[in-house]
Amino acid sequence: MGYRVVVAGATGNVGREMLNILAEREFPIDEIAVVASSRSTGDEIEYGETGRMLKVKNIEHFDPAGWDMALFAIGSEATKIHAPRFAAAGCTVIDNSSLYRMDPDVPLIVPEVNADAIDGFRAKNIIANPNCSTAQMVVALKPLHDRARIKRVVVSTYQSVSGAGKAGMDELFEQSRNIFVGDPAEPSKFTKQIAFNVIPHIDTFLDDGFTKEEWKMVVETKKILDPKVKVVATCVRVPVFVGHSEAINIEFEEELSAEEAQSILREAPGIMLVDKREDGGYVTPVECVGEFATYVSRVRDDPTVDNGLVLWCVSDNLRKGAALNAVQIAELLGRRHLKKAA
Ligand code: 11C
Repeated sequence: MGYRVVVAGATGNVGREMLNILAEREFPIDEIAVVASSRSTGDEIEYGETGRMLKVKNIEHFDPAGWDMALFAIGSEATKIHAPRFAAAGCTVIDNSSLYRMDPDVPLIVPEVNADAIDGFRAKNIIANPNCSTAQMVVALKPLHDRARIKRVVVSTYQSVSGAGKAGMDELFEQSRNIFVGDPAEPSKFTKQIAFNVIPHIDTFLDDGFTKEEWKMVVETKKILDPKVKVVATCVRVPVFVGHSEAINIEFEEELSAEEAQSILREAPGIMLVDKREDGGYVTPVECVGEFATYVSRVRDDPTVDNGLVLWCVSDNLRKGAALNAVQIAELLGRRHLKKAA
């Protein structure tokens, strides 16, 4: 016996991946509904690669009573309207937007890191999924923190355009083509040309000069991993379609050699260590597309601080950074609280 599951925002980048991953992982489903805004109502979308077509329903008119859980990928504005409605009807919301992440009554979950925190979901019947750049980083940090206590993290990100949705991917494609044929490459979704360029700006600017994306990495890491860990981030958009990369400098309380860190990461849940210290012996974004793992490469000692390490971390931002983590939360919720499919 399985669950009755709703995917909200099923026609977007993340919603489509949610359907793919539910199907790939054979999530126990009795019934599935796909809902979206009125623009997509009536469209047909495949459930993974099963050949089974699902008709998109209008979220405005969808009655969530009797449904066990809903995976939301509809953005903060629509989430504000529909998440409380679904949750009040008894359908647990697993939300990919930033709306509830810092709400003390809403657990913010990365199953490899803080699975036990999910038990607090009943306060609002909502569970939050973190930002993509945070999710992959905390998966890499957790096993190292458990061994040597992290004091401070300095992270620079190299984030793909799919983080900005389909419009971001289209803009990179069109600008690249325009540049090849000598046409103008005007920015529209991004603030500057993204093709053959990098942009040190993701999300809105805050009063202190950081961007909201950088702020999210700080506060979400504290909530998921440990409030004592200090984080400073520089988030950069790069001309990559899918896959976020991060260069992470870590300072620990205790001594931890690069060699021991490699051994720990080799065994850690959700991590694939690829670290050969030779040409090509590391992972790049194109190789992580469609994968479940968070990849770690280039682990080395930082000789400029006491107890410091540097590493390179890459993951599919639409998967571990969004849809996969949401499905893992759904699996955890089922195992710990819903029991139906046990
Ligand atoms: C990006 N990380 O790459 C963002 C996308 O808070 O869920 C996800 C934003 C969020 O643009």
